Amino acid sequence: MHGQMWPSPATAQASVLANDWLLFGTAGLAVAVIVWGLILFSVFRWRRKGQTEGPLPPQFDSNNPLEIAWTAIPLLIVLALFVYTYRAEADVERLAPKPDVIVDVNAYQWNWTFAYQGGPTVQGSFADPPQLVLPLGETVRIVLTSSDVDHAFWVPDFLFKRDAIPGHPTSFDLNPSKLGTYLGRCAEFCGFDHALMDFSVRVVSSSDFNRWRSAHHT
Ligand SMILES: [Cu+2]
Repeated sequence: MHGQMWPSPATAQASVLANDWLLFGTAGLAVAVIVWGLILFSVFRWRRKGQTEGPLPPQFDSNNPLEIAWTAIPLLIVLALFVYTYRAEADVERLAPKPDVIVDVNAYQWNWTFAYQGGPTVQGSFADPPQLVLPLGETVRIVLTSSDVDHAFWVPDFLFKRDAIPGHPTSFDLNPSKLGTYLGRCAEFCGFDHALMDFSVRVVSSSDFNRWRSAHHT
């Protein structure tokens, strides 16, 4: 994220959410432009022009076609956004039948363990925050849990945050789509050193990943 307003998705799942965000932004902006436009039009079209008593505009107390329109149009917009978001969330939460890499992520007061199934295990410290190394374009399954209190796994560039709850492991898939190093942190206040519970994610090519994996295999 690095402070910019526009999301820069680094996984396939994040792109789905960024598109959803874009759709909401566009719909909101379109509605705003129409509403502001009509307000400004009315303000200028019917502003007082010198005379103290002008003719009254047409008076009426109901207009069925208009009322139906301003009920139906917002309803349709909200319904469309709901359906689109529902499908986007289903995409993000979908688990692949056969992930390429499985990492058991354990959050604890106050750090992270990244245990790759088949090795290696990455253990962090405050001085040396742990790094989650992921292969570009492959399906990575994260199995997330906590061994003490509630924490939350958050990588802003993945547009994704998931609670780590003791005794209730949850799984999600990541398909990294952009090489780079991304900041991650605990996003659930979990005690004294919560603010120091950072990690990083480094997305590398498949061959670099395999090299890293065999170099760190113990
Ligand atoms: Cu925490």
